Amino acid sequence: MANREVEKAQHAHPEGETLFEKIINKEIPAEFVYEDEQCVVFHDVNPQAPTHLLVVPRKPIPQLSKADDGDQDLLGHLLITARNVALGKGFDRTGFRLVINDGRHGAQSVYHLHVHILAGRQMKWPPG
Ligand code: IU
Repeated sequence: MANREVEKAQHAHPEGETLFEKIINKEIPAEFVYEDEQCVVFHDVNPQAPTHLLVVPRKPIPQLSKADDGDQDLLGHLLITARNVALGKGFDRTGFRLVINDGRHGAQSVYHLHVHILAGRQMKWPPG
C-alpha cells in the first residue's frame, strides 16, 4: 500500500484544486478530529500507522517549497496544532512522527500542503 502511494506520487500534478479543498469545505466526507480558522485535522483515508492524521491548512499552498516567507505564522500554527493533537492523544508518552512530503522524490501525491502525524507503532529510520 505504501508503494502505491509512491507510484501515485510519480503522476501527481502540482497544479489545481485537490480533494483536500473539498474535504476542508465538507463537500466530501472525512473523519475530522480538529479544526480552526487556519487549518483542519482529519484521519488519513489510507493509514500507514495505527493513528495517521493529516494537518491541512485551509490556504491551498501546493507544497512546502511553494510557501512564502509570509506564511511563517501559518506554518508555525500547523506544527503547534500537530503538537496539540499529539499531546491530546497522549502520543508524547510513546512518541510520534511528523512528515511533510514535497514533490516527486518526496513522494507527494496531493498538492495541497499537509503535515502527516503518524503514531501507534515503532517507526523506522531511514524512511523508505
Ligand atoms: P502525500 O504526502 O501527498 O503523499 O500524502 C497524501 C495523503 O493523503 C496520503 O496519505 C493519502 O492516503 C491521503 N488522502 C486522504 O486521506 N484522503 C483523500 O481523499 C486523498 C488522499 I486524494
